Amino acid sequence: MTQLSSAAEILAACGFDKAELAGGTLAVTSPIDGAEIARLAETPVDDMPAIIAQAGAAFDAWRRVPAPRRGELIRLLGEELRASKDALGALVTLEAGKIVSEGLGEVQEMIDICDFAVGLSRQLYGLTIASERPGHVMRETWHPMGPAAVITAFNFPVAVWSWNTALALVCGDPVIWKPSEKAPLTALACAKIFARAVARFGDAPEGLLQVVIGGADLGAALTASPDVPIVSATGSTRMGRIVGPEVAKRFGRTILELGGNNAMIVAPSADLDMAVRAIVFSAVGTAGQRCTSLRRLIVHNSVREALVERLVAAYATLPIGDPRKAGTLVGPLIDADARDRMLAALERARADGGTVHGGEPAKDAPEGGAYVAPAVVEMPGQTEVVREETFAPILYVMGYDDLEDAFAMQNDVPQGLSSCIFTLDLREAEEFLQRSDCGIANVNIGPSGAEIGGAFGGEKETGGGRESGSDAWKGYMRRATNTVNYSAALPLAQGVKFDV
Ligand code: UN1
Repeated sequence: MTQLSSAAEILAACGFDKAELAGGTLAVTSPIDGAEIARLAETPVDDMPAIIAQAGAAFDAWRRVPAPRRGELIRLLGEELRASKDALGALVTLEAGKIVSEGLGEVQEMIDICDFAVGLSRQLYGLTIASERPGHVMRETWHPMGPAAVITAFNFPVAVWSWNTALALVCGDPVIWKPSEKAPLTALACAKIFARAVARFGDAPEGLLQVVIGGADLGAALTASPDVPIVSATGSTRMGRIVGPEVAKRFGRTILELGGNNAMIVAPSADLDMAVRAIVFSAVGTAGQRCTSLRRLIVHNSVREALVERLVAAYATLPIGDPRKAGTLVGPLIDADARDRMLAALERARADGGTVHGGEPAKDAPEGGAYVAPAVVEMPGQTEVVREETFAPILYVMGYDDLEDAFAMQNDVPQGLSSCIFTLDLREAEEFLQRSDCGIANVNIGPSGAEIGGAFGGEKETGGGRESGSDAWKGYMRRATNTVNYSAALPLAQGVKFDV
């Protein structure tokens, strides 16, 4: 990898010039050390009507471009992302605080979804359906919908945009992207990469991708507009509770990917060596700031003590600190508020009778960042604080004796994103897959780190949306049922007679 160390080097490698990084009102700081890295101009909310109109005009042209040709733009985007992988990955590290391999992994996830979407651009299949009437055929066809608003969070600042955008664009929908105010630079860097793909493509309409920088008022303009038929939003359940009803009021479509409170059940037969590795990656990776992070461990009482002991020992050796440094596994939380919320949750867990291992501010970490030691918390039961999603590396541990109780506990939270079981018992594994109420249910791997090929999302307070692989593309298109009569008669369905 090219060695990009200073913020200035990374920003230059991402194509920023000094002028666009200064003079604005939105201060961007790095969670690594709290240093300010840019002051960006914000999009005036008064510009939103023109931005939405521009997306509408782009839609008029783009919908007419054959889908495989639209796929060519995404193929070029994938090539540009490959060329920019080191620079963009380094910027993810700088702006979101991810360790180097996770920053690069996020860009790889973008490349993967581009490849997927290119193939998809030739596979936007509908059905043919047998008609009950002679001389008639029925089919289902899929059509572009119109501009899609994509609202993303700081924790996957670029991959989640690419899941949505690669699909939306091959489906014929232009994108208006409102990134998190905590990660606007990565969004602007993606816009530059996208512009290079557009330039190579040649004849794409203006405004296929527009990035708006700023706060909730921009999001409100997008959710309120009937000219934005799709709103795909990733973030907190609190945000989803605002976006969902707003869009529903105008009968728009939402794709919501909100909170998770993901559990692992560890059965007596589990391969504990593997379980420990899976637990540590999924609970501690990205400093516990994935939607899919492991937050609850439901362990059979016969192995609970031994497992907790191994986890506490593994946590004690975790390299915490500057995410740019080789060997670091735990970088900073996004900001001091996130750390305060973590410490407050640990206090509540203690008050509920929990025993906390770790969880203290980390020593020997860079000044100015919110570095904490990940925590393992033995809980007497699944109390209120456990049922909430705290976006930090806290792993609550509960015991079980009867697998039925473990299934009930795993489902007994408001969120329904991801879940898993470690067991070597086929009956337990298959039964778990039937019983988990989550959008993602795994066996002998952790709840996080999904590949792009599957549909990603979950139920209940997670919002019900699906993004990324499988047939998630259908969320970006509208379906029409077509009946064609090629006979010389006009029979009615259901045997109805209506002769005039
Ligand atoms: C998120 O946390 O918003 O499955 C997305 C995973 C990643 C995506 C997480 N592929 O953990």
